[in-house]
Amino acid sequence: MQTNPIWDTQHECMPREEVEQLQLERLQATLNRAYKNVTCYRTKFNELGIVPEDVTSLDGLSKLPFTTKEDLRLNYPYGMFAVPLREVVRIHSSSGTTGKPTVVGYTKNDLKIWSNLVARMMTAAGVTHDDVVQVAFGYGMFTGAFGLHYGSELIGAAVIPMSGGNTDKQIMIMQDYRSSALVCTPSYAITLADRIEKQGIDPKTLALKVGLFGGEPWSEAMRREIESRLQISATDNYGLSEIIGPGVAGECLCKNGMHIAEDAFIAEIIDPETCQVLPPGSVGELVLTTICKEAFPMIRYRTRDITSLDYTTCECGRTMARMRKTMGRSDDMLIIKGVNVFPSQIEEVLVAIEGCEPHYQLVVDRKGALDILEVCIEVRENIFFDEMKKQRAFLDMVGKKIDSVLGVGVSVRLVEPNSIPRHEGKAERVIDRRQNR
Ligand code: DLL
Repeated sequence: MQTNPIWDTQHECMPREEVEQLQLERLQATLNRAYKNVTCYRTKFNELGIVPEDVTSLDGLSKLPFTTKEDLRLNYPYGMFAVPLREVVRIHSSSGTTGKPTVVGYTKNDLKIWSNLVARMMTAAGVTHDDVVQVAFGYGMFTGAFGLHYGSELIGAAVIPMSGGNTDKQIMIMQDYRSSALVCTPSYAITLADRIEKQGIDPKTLALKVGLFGGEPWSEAMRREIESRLQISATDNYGLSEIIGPGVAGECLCKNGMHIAEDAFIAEIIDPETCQVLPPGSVGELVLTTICKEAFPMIRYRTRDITSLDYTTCECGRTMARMRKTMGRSDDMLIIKGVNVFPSQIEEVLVAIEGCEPHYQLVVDRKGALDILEVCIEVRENIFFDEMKKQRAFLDMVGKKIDSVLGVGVSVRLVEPNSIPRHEGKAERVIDRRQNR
């Protein structure tokens, strides 16, 4: 019996020249459709005196204007759709909490492609039709749950559409239904691990073997922690609703970068300041263009996510470029006393320190003209010592470690176990109070 049904070697292992040829053909078709059907694209192209036929090579993509979240807001709700609403069969939106959400649509064919991309990514992460997949992402407008749900079904796995939250019930279902694959945000995986421990359950008695985590940034240290506490193999997957949702990129079992589905998306890395395309291997902002989507084509969408791309063939045989774990976002990169700080850098330090929980929050404030960064960390029950002297030494050690990585002084505060709010979805890592000053 076939155990890996969605291992699309024809596309996933395609020689690079063929990938690029396929991308160019699909790009040209997308540009024509977008220019013809979406006023926003037509206006922007016309302003620059460009027509789709001008793009005769992949390099030509750099002549085209970017699309930003602001464009989507201005065209709320359906202005960026390239098909009439009667051809749209599903609507989702971004997880943004402020202002109007960005609305995205899918045709029947878009959903088919989406399920296929997610199934491919899940197969690469080790999921097979023998698995029982517990989806603990919130079902709703967020693309995470539905994306992984339909991907699992396509593989032939049994899906448990648990949705987010209700942690005790999640654990009961996990035990009783023998869930073998867990799908959620990495921060929720830690919450589950905490509760499993608290209930005195030995993770080895669970049937869990793999975890597919995404939707928010997480560090290598956090991966190690999840893997050892839940006794699973944890892989990272990346996506964004504007592009398709999950399924844009995902790790294979080599866990050495997330393979981008380059037969469906073109990835570029730009300097977020100058907007110039950077050479392969550079660190910068990821820009994505969809080349298969009908309802909601995105041309040069600025993701704001900072990463780099590796075009070498992976040990697994896949030729699809790999993106590194994101190092933060170009827009939530904190600038503290002039130094660029990514929350992920602090997380790496914290998770490596014995006694620190990966539950933390960064509070940025301003005293006079001076930025202050306070790192609030939860400590394990047994470390939350009452002895002032020991506590001061611990704080001092953590502060010094962070300082040596960031090159900027921070103040560290220990907070009681479980005092930082838990989220069923994405964790809220940064509170920036400077805007209100
Ligand atoms: O988070 C789609 C998704 C769901 C991906 C489930 C993977 C799994 P949005 O809500 O539109 O879509 O948020 C997209 O989340 O621009 C990144 O900043 C961040 N993000 C998503 N996945 C990762 C990841 C979904 N694996 C925004 N690592 C993106 C780091 C991630 N950041």
